[in-house]
Amino acid sequence: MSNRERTFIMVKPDGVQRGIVGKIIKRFEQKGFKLVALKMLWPSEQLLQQHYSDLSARPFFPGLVKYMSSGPVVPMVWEGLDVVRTGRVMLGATNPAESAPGTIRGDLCIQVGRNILHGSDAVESANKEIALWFTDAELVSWTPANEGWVYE
Ligand code: D4T
Repeated sequence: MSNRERTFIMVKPDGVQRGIVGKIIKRFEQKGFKLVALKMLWPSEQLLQQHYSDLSARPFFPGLVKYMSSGPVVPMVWEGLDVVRTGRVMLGATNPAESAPGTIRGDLCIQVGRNILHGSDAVESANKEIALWFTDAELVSWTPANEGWVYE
C-alpha cells in the first residue's frame, strides 16, 4: 500500500445544488487525505455514459445519466494511504437508507438516486476515472509543510 494511492471523488449535482461541497471537502481534509485536483464543470451526457459504462444495462442508467448531467458537478482527486477503500468507508453505503450514521451519506442524504457524491470502488477504476475527468496537467504534485513530520 502506498501513501500515493489516489481516488476519484465527485460531488453530484444534488450536492452542489444543496451547497454542501465545502462540507464534503472538509471531511476528506480532516481525515488527513491530500487534495491533488479539483474543478467544477457541467458534464455532458456522453462523458457520464463513459463514466458509468459498467452500469449501461441497468434499468436506472438513463435516469442516472439524465440526473448527473442536470447541473454542475465537482470532481476531485484525493491522495493517501489506502484512500480508495477508506474513501468508500467514509462515503457510506450507496443507498443512504443503509449508510451508517457518521458516514457522509449517512449524515447528509436520503435517497439512492440523490446520494450526493461518487467515490471510486477500486484502485483500477480510480485510475480510469481520474484519467477520464482530469488531464495529467490538472493533477498537482505537492507536499504539505507538515507531511514529513506526520508520516515519515
Ligand atoms: P457511485 O458511483 O455514485 O459512487 O455509486 P456506487 O459505486 O456506490 O454504486 P453503483 O455504481 O451501484 O451506482 C451508481 C449510481 O447509480 C445510482 N443508483 C444506483 C440509482 O439511481 N439507483 C439504483 O438502484 C442504484 C443501485 C446511485 C449511484
